[in-house]
Amino acid sequence: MLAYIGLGSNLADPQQQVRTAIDDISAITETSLLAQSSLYHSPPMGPQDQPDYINAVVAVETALSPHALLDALQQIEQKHGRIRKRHWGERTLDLDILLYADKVIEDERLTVPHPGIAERAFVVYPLAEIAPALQIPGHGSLATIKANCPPEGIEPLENKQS
Ligand code: A4P
Ligand code: MG
Repeated sequence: MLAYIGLGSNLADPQQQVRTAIDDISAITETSLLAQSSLYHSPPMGPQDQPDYINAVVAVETALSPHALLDALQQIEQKHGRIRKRHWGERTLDLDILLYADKVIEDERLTVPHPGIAERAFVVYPLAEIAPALQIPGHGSLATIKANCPPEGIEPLENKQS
């Protein structure tokens, strides 16, 4: 199955968190990395008194079920010493299943497609970089979503002057 995973970090060297998380994802059993977006620098959504984020999206091919994939991602979050302080607040690593094939899932552990997928520039832009022709169940084409989604200050890292 083809799945897309969103990565976000704004604590403890976010670039390094995201890069090592991509390595960790490629090491998940029965799962291989197909594509990865650029790393994006993005201003925080939610509380503004928190550092900027680094965000990225990867595509994987996996034989794991959606819930088994979620287990594996949560293990990686734990390994990165994830501390979740508050809703929409700072975190060392957040891994979200954005899409899992064309499945629609809604249970107490999983909502797929991820509820923020169509509104968050830090998801839409990196996702469009690796899957421009994507159709999102319940939301239509990613190209249309992107056309209606202001970039909200996100920038690919390469273009960023440090
Ligand atoms: N869960 C349900 N569906 C999914 C899914 N598709 N993928 C459940 C992953 N997990 C899913 O997760 C809580 C529970 O969601 C999990 O146990 C899982 O069973 P969580 O990561 O602890 O909480 P959350 O709901 O993701 O956290 P929260 O605080 O609502 O934050 P968000 O919505 O993830 O946003 N600004 C920028 N620029 N970039 C960011 O990446 N991220 C956040 C966090 C805020 N602001 C940001 C960013
Ligand atoms: Mg999450």
